[in-house]
Parts: sequence; structure tokens; C-alpha cells
Amino acid sequence: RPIGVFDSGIGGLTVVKEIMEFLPNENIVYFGDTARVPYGTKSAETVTRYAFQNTRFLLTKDVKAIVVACNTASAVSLDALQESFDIPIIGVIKPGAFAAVKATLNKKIGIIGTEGTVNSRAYERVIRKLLPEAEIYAYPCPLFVPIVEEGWANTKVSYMVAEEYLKPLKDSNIDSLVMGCTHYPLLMKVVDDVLEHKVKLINPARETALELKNILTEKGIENSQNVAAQYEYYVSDNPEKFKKVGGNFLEHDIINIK
Ligand code: DGN
Repeated sequence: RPIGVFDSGIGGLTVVKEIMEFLPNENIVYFGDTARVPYGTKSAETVTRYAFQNTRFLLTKDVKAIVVACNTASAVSLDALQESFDIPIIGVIKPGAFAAVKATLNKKIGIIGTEGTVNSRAYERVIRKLLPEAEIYAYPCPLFVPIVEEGWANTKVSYMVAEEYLKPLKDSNIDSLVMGCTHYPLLMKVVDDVLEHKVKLINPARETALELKNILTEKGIENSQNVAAQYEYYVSDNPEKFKKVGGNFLEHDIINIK
């Protein structure tokens, strides 16, 4: 049985990429809600309604576990999903927050994400539970999403925009920073350069894939057969754009899109 992954659109492919790397035997069914993206600016009620619909769709594909790859949906809807369905459902916030707490030495942690994610304070809540004295600096960077989707991740434009957004973080003396949006792992190099290589960057997509691996092992439901894994992609709108832009996220072509 496959792993189900959903996101508000294309960005969740950064999580798929990490799952492919750390769990190479697992089949994946991906759903990108490209008709209703972005989630980052919508209310919690609306995002939760979409998250339930996406989960029900993935369940029709007989998935054994679901990853909510979208930071915004993880922030506002994960608890409700976990209460309502009995397969393992994991989000990206907890794994990202745990990794930040592990990484910090001076207890000053930065978070960047969409407005929805930052306003929800979801990362902050998990970090404070683990490290109550943490100093947290959270900033939304909304323009990063369209820049990445335009294929401009490593251009002058992204450096200029990052300089502006990260100014307050430069003055804050943080030693670790959560890249708290699906799209941001593509800006790892830009953010690292702008912060002058002084800050540890946490990629929640990677941490989530590792957490998924632990859960599958714990429950004894990982796929140990060494046959080529199958990947299926579903989108609610505009498969051509998904195919074109998605290639940048996965670093290989998307086939089998429905
Ligand atoms: N996938 C969203 C997130 O990780 O917050 C980013 C895209 C969006 O919905 N704005």
C-alpha cells in the first residue's frame, strides 16, 4: 500500500523528494490542490475543510499513512485529522520544531513561513513545549512562494527579496532557522548566503521523511520489498503547470500525472 501525501499545490513535492530518498521502496500517491492554492492566506476553517477532502481522496487510493506536506494545513488542521481517521497521519510542523530545538545552542530560533503558518504560531507552540525559555523570531515571507514557482530560486530577484525579509533575523542573533514552508527548501542556498552562513537551516521536509520512516518501522508497515517504487500524482487543476514547475522541486521529470 502506498503513502499518501497532500499539499495545497506543488510545494509538497519537496517532501516527496525526501521520502523518495529516505524510503526508496515506498510507493507514493500525491495530491496537489492546485485549484485552491494558496492555503497560506485562507481561514483555519476553510483549510481544515480542504484537508478533510484531500484526506478522503487519498483514502480512496488505499494509502497506509498520510503526510500533510503543507505547513499551513499541518499548522491548522492536523489535530482534527488525527482525531478523525485511524491510519497514521503526520504533519511537517512537529518534526521541524523538534529539529530546531535539537540544533539550537543559544536558544534563539527563527521561523519563516506563510502568513497562515506564522500567525498560527504552530511552530512556536511545539518549540516552547520542548524549550520554554526559547526566544523565537517568526516572520512571514509571502513572496518566496511565487518566486520559487516562477523558477527564480537562484536569481538576483530572490537575493533581493531575501535581503529584505531576513533583515530583522540578521539582527536577532538566532543560531537556527526553520524553513517553515514547502517551497523554502529550494531557497536554502539563498537564505544561507544572506545570513552569511552563520545559521543552521532546518528543512522540515527532510525531518518529516525521517519521522515517517520511524513511524512505519515502529508499526511494522514499511515496504521491505526492493522493487522499483511507483509514484502517482493527482492535481485538482492545471496538470501542465504542475508538470513544468514540479520538475524543479523533484529534480527529475514528473510522469504518471492524473
Ligand atoms: N504549501 C504551503 C505551505 O507550506 O505553507 C505554501 C503554499 C501556499 O499554500 N501558500
